[in-house]
Amino acid sequence: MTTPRCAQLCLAFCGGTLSLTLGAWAAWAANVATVTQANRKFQPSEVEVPRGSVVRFVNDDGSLLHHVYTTSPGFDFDSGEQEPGKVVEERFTVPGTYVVMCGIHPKMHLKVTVR
Ligand SMILES: [Cu+2]
Repeated sequence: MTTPRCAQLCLAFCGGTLSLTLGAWAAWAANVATVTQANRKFQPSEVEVPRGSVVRFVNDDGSLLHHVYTTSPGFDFDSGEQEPGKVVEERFTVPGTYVVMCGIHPKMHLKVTVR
């Protein structure tokens, strides 16, 4: 028995869509900046990235919770509570300069410049 034509079409379409999606994802994923949270600090304390980049926040701070967020008119995000060892990723899509803070440790500041 041969595969019905509609199934062949579906396979071709879905396969094409999948590879397009993966291609776009790979292009986006190319720009990733990693910031570690340790000793109640962001390390490094400043990053500069091209628009569309992902900033990865790695909680490497023993048993401490963190909670990264930023607010500005053009762009904001809020990670919610970030457990020890957890990684939070946020894509910065709008050019500008942002101060990312921790909702639990008010002295934690990270400057993110998006070109
Ligand atoms: Cu914190």
